[in-house]
Amino acid sequence: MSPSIVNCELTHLSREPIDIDKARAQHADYEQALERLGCMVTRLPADASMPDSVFIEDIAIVFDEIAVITRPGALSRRPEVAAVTKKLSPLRPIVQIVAPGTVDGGDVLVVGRSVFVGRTLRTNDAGIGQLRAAVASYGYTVVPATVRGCLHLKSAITALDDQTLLANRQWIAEQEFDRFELLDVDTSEPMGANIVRVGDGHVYASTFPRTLERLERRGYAVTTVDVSEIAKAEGAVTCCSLIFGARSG
Ligand code: CIR
Repeated sequence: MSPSIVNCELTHLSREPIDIDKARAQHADYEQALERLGCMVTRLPADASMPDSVFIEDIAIVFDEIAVITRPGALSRRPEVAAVTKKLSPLRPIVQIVAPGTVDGGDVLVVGRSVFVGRTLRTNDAGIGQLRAAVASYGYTVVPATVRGCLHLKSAITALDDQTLLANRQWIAEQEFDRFELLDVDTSEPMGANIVRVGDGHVYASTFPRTLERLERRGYAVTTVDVSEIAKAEGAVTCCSLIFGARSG
């Protein structure tokens, strides 16, 4: 994690002091949670010139067939692309989003062969079109999605399994997801719709106990992590990783 995370981009949050040691400890716990679910964690080096680089999800979308390297919507995040491209190049054929397209990976929710892409300040129609062209021949359908009131599509909705999505309906247009069952976050936990899916397991922030109770009542196996410092940088659990080779959103 970059020591300059304190200078991160913020869109919907006001700046609060971030305790970098605490944030790093929380990130280590997050990595351990992924390892307990069977992931082998590989980390890119931190770089002081890239405050938001811990949020690697925004820089690539990894499909089984290819990796799409994004052109992030925030100018300050564009330098993150080089190191991620280098890391992923041996692992997947690479397709790059180019100007005037912009895409943040946080706007891309993959469920089966459906790829929902939020239209936001970070992701534009040109970027969505390029993503569609990159994956269409592999049988993926790219569907633009409405997002209101939050940073990314995956701040508002993520996948629990191939049929069920965890959602804050205030921030999406629910009819766009009408072939899924939506499990609602508790209204007191609007930021609680972001969950990492690794196979049948899930990693979720411990700050949303009421929504957690709903998830557990429904039988989902959820590992919780405290990511409260990382959340001050407007990041949630999915943002901090790219998951390979397992069903994930
Ligand atoms: C940003 O504004 O780009 C970062 N401070 C937070 C990015 C969070 N990423 C995500 O939700 N996928």
